[in-house]
Amino acid sequence: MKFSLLASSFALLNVAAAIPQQYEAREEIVSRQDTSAAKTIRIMPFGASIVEITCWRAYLWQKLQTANIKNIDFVGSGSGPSSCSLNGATIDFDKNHEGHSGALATQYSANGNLTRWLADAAPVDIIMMHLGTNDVVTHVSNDDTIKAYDTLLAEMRASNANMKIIVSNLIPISPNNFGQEVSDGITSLNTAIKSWVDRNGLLFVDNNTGFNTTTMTSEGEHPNEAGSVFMSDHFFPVLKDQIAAV
Ligand SMILES: *[C@@H]1O[C@H](CO)[C@@H](O)[C@H](O)[C@H]1NC(C)=O
Ligand SMILES: *[C@@H]1O[C@H](CO)[C@@H](O)[C@H](O)[C@H]1NC(C)=O
Ligand SMILES: CC(=O)N[C@H]1CO[C@H](CO)[C@@H](O)[C@@H]1O
Repeated sequence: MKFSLLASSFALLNVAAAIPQQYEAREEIVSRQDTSAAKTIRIMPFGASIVEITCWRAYLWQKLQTANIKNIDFVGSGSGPSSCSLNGATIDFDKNHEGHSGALATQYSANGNLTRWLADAAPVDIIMMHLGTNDVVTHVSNDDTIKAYDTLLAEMRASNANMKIIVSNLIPISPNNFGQEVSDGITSLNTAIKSWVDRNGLLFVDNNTGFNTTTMTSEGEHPNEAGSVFMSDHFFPVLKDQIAAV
């Protein structure tokens, strides 16, 4: 929690500083896409700090560009991180997202945030969600988190009945930094998330198996460069197929 809160204030400062520049960058990316015949697919990354302050979206954007998939627009009220690099090279990417550091799935479901964000970004064709780590850290029960998932799913369907919904299980959290109970709580919620995804016929990304918190996070929770590469590698094949399917 301590790390999340620190990271959160840091990220907010960054976002405020980056806004004017980013709007300009986004205009440029969008106008480039408009010259292609393909429909622009609007994709919302949704979650908390693991979505907001790390670089997997940047690497994912780059992988799509490299695969010549350029009819895409990442959408959301957030914009950041201000800079992402890979092997020392700065990456140009669409920084919009709906990740909010410290947020819980159960807060979003109680407050209607997603309904407002989806309306502001409409039409959203695809949503990519990684959400619930903070629910586990603050000891929300799996049942309550899954009820929140139900509410969020209903909000997605109400916004666009054909929305492609990609749900990631949660990357692990280090027991050394957060305690064994929280670490086990992530594993336990992941089992519930997988059943929920299957029950609702949604698209699943496994970002947990093979993710090593020692080598892939900066402080036991947030993906570093290696962890962000891992997440982008896992989102990529599923997202690529869904972009083609919209
Ligand atoms: C979600 O909505 C509530 C109620 O309007 C608001 O207080 C809260 O700041 C919002 N959360 C985020 C992360 O914007
Ligand atoms: C994670 O990486 C560390 C350092 O390379 C290694 O010692 C550890 O065994 C790995 N953990 C798992 C679960 O693979
Ligand atoms: C720790 C954990 O939750 N791992 C799960 C990751 O997702 C796969 C399904 O793709 C499960 O089999 C693992 O149990």
